[in-house]
Amino acid sequence: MSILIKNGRIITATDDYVADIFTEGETVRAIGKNLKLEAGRVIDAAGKLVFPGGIDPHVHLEMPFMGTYSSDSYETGTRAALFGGTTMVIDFILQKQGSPLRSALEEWKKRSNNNCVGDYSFHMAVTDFNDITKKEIRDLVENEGITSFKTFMAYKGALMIDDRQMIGLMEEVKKCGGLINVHATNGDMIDYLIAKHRGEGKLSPLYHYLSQPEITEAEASERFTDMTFYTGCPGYIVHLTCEGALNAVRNATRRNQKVFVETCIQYLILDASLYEKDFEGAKWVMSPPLREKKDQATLWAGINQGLVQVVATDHCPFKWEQKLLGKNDFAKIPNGHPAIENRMELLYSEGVSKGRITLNKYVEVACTNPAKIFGMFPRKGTIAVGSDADIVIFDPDEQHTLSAKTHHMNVDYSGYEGWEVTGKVKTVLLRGQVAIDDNKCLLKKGYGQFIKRNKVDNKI
Ligand code: DUC
Ligand code: ZN
Ligand code: ZN
Repeated sequence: MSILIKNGRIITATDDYVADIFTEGETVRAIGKNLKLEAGRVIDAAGKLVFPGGIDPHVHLEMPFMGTYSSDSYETGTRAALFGGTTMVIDFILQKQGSPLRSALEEWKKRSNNNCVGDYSFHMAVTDFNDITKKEIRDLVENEGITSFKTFMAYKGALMIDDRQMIGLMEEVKKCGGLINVHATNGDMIDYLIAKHRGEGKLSPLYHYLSQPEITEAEASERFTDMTFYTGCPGYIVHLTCEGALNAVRNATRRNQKVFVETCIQYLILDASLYEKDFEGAKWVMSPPLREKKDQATLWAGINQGLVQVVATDHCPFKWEQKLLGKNDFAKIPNGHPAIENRMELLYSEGVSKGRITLNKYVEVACTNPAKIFGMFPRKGTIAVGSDADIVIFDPDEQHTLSAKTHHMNVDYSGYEGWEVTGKVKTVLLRGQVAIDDNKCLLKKGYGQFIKRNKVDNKI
């Protein structure tokens, strides 16, 4: 199978030019003006943007969590991602406390193998670091291509590890050439505040927000940053939401330290006023919670300052009947919201179209940096000869409206119902196959491949 994409405006993290792209098999073979090459299919991309497939490095598919499972399967989630221009996701394996990492890996493989439409990888969440777990790290990095290890400083009693375990894990991960991801919020403070609010009979979704104030994230982000400084382990803060937390990372740059920072699309464009809608606020109950308008401004600026390198989603959808598990108690509302399909279009519309970020920055934070940080560049994350032919053809002017009625995620509401968006994904290629065209998915489950990742490059 060969494809010739003609006359598109090609955007990478560094370039912006009009040319043709020739793909053969799974790979980009040639890029140039007026390519005279025979192809099985020719796509006219004149007037369109052509950029690398999006990479969302933070999603939770079919994940056992808070007494239920996130509602997108590997099939529905990766298919919805493709509709939205994301050709690869990185999902999280959760170690069960008291069990080895290997058994969690086998469980996750069972759910995902041969079930994905788009490409995927895993981070390994270490929820119980001990002498047995320690011996498993190198095997994951060298034999499984899993080079990033997630830690939770919150979710006390279920997922959280303490600082002693954190330091031990950092030393081992550094030795093996990996990276530590962290959910950086102060689990003890949050645990206390949840109990306090429940004890006072304050049970609505608003109290989810009030149980995780900015200081809980700022404090943990600083502590994590200090621990990575001490151990020298590469660190990556997932879903950073607020000014206080970003300032902890900014301060660390004064001692020439780099900690990678990911924010998520919702923290850039939604705010905590949504929790005032009584139980409807449960749609946006996620951890950390949405913040204030001033935090949105900080995060957009952080992207342009190079302090925030990645925009992901933390896609963790729950249907309305699942959210109702917490009807009478905010602490029982499954945490998470759906966005895997919306990230690329929302970031373009709110970021590029509204003049907050450049097109190159858009590609950098949504495609290229996730590939570089997580050991997949230049196979993924750019358009170059020899790279996988993961390509999005995008109409920058088409207006449309986001809705649960038209989305492809397996969830019966949208966190963005009625949002007017400028810019639409038209055609998507995944490893040289047309995945999305004319609002249809042309790939079957099982096409999506597990991508083994390389050791981590701390200098992007
Ligand atoms: N936060 C969420 O909102 N959902 C899944 C896990 C997390 O940390
Ligand atoms: Zn988290
Ligand atoms: Zn998450």
